[in-house]
Amino acid sequence: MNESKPSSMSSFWMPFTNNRDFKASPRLLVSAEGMYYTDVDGKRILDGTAGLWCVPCGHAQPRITRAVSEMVGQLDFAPTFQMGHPAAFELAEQLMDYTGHKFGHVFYTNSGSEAVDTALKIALAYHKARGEGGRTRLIGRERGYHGVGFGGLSVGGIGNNRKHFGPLLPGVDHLPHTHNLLKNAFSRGEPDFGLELADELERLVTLHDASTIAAVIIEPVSGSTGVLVPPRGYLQRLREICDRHGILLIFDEVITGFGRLCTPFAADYFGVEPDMMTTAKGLTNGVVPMGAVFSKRFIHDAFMDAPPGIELFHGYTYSGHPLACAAGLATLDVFREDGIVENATAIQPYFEDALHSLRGLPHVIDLRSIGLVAGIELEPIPGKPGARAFAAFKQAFADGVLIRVTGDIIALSPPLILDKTHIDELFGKLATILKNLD
Ligand code: PXG
Ligand code: PLP
Repeated sequence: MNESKPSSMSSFWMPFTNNRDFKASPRLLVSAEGMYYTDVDGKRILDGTAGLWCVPCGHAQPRITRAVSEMVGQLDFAPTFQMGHPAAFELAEQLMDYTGHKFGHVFYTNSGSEAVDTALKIALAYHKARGEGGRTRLIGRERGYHGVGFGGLSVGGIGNNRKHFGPLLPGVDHLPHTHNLLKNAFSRGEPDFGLELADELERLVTLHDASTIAAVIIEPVSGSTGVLVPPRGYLQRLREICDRHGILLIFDEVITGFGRLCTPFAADYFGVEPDMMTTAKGLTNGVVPMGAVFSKRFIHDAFMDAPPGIELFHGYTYSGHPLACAAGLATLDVFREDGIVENATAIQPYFEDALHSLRGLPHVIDLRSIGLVAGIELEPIPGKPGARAFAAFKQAFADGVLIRVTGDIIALSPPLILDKTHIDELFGKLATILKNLD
């Protein structure tokens, strides 16, 4: 392992990063194990974010890293276009088991962004296969994040992510977001106010006509725009409206899948069954990139009724990559054998209480929580949006805890293997940081 600093940092154009600021004062991670990273100076950093929400089983999980090492020596790459390898099929079967067979089929991608674009394309092609090719409209939501492909950007609802990139996909509309601090601040779980915002979908159906609408895509809980938990009953109501009008409902579970809400998927938490789910991140514990679209049988079957030939003209070179499949299979084993969701469920009340104990600290205007996700919203510094939370992020890193910030919201999403000592360390350090923040 090379633990020395890189000779230069100029060539790597870093994603979603203030490159100039970072390169002036870098934060370099060189190893990781369990709940902790180690940085280039040898400092241990408690991982309060599971990397980028993607390491539910903790870092360097030995059974996962071993499975990947073994696979790389056995089958480094195998195509999945008109060919296959056993692990891709085995993982698909096990993933269907993991959903309790509510879904019948899985399409592999390499990321959440690709999973989203795949699901949107499947939705369009599904309607066309059934003779409803006029259903081309896609509905997303304000403050939704669906990755950075042109499809996901178009249904996404983050101004900064969209505004530099031209007109995006035509025929897209957006539901309003449900974030309302006046009515819902300091809630635990689903907030009480805002169910009627789901009826905005009925308004869009009236405006555009159901015969033009292919799908609604929604994050059950918005993650990257700051932990926005749906109002009680909201997702059920969206489901009802979609059913009434023959519109497919896609849950983007890239963050909420694989135990984040202390259930296998958010669909289980909310008791709402979408027609497709997009997943990534925790699917392989972040060890090898992989995404997947879970599809109900009826969607897949509509393609299989077509005349013989390729049924879906879509796929990625690395769809079902052997290393990703090995990581996915081992991750599912760890979920089962180590009771990852059970641990998350047991520790959740302690995590939630620790979060809400920050109430009353300077600048804190909201604390919200669901499963093992927490949002801490800070009062912005006038004229400098995001500056206060970013200062907290930098201070936290200096103090040995990794947090995520978006705007003036701190998001916490630790690995699901954490125990009380990690929670005490995380919130203890955060409390000190908040007390001393300008
Ligand atoms: N959908 C959702 C709901 C996501 O959260 C994506 C799609 C895209 O996945 P990929 O694998 O293409 O990045 C995501 C990704 C953050 C953060 O800071 C969140 C994500 C990625 C990076 C940072 O909250 N979510
Ligand atoms: N660009 C070119 C020229 C290609 O040949 C391919 C795949 O064959 C791609 C892009 C897409 O790459 P991927 O399948 O890894 O998404």
